[in-house]
Amino acid sequence: MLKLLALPLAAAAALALAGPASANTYCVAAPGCSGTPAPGVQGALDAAKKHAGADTVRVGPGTFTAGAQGFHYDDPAAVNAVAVVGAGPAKTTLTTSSHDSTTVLRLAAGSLGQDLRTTVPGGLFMHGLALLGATGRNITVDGDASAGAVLTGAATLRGSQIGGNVAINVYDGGSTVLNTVATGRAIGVRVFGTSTFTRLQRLRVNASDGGNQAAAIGVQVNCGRVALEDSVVYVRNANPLGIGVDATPSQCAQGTINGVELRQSTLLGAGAGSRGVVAVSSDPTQASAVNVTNSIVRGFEHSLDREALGGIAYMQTDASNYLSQGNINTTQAGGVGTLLETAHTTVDPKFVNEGAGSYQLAPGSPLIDGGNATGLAPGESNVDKAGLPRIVDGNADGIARRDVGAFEFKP
Ligand SMILES: [Ca+2]
Ligand SMILES: [Ca+2]
Repeated sequence: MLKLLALPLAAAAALALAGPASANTYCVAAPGCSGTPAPGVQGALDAAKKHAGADTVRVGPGTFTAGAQGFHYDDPAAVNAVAVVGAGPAKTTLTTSSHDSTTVLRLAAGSLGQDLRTTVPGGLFMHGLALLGATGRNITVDGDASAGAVLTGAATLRGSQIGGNVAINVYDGGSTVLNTVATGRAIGVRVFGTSTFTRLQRLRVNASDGGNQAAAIGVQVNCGRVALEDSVVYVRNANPLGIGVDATPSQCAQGTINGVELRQSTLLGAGAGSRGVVAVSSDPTQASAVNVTNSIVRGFEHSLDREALGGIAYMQTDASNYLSQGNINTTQAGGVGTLLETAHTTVDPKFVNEGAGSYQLAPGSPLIDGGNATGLAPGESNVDKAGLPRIVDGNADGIARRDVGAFEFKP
């Protein structure tokens, strides 16, 4: 204390200046925004980058069009992050005049985008949103993206509606996608990960026409480890055929395991050639391992497809509901692996209204409290697809136990 008091005035003043940097707000056509008016979105982002300290850019209602660079913020320093906040996805739209290799909004690590829409003009390699370790919240991506959202470096995307030829591409592993609707023409969510878990929780995933590919795929794990939980994957109207979850190694480094933990989810398909859960490996240096737990795989010609064609492919199911007769389970050409099924059921799940798209369990469903007896796994969501508690006593026997599928029955 005495030493501090004894500091010369100049040194004391320097200490005061070294305190936390201030936060600025930049206002872009945002009525009621109290801050520094900025002439445009990119101008505001550039000003926020120049100004030391975490800033906010408020973007008002309207459509804001970037050039070939897209709107971008590329300072990954946590102390100089930016939050880009619109007036809501129905009011604030970001887009670009480019039709080639442009991302409409790109944010560096630590930054945040929320409450806005990006709409993507058609073209080559066009993306709506890139989160490089950044966070996106309540964002709509529509238009004609080759990939609606691209997540790298432990990004987080939540509460959003993402569309594209591929709706969401995830690189690196470590990213999290929550409470989001991913609608891809070819692929809903595609993961090129590492050994770090990618967490996908409470998603609605749709894939439709395959984008001229051989199949439309709900969740495709090319490499890496993925936990897909409390989600609905819908490929029922896919053309020419739909695959729910595909863990076929591709474009992985040698020795990479691609593993999927599919928990408390509901996969819906239909039609000739359709496949629910797929693990195929034809390369002895690559392994595919899928665990299907407390899940419903319904309507596919082949509920499960495990093929070790010279490679390594394991599949296990536990307390899951699917028809067996179309299952593919084969080991050839020196391949390794097995299919292990535990507590498997084939009963009709009795959805509330399957034709109308209500996949909650109706009262009396045999899958109520039909899940396994284990508690939550580390990091697992404690709520179901609807955001309501997961492990609930649904049959009044005094024992709280999981249901099978994305929705937990509430008595
Ligand atoms: Ca700043
Ligand atoms: Ca239950």
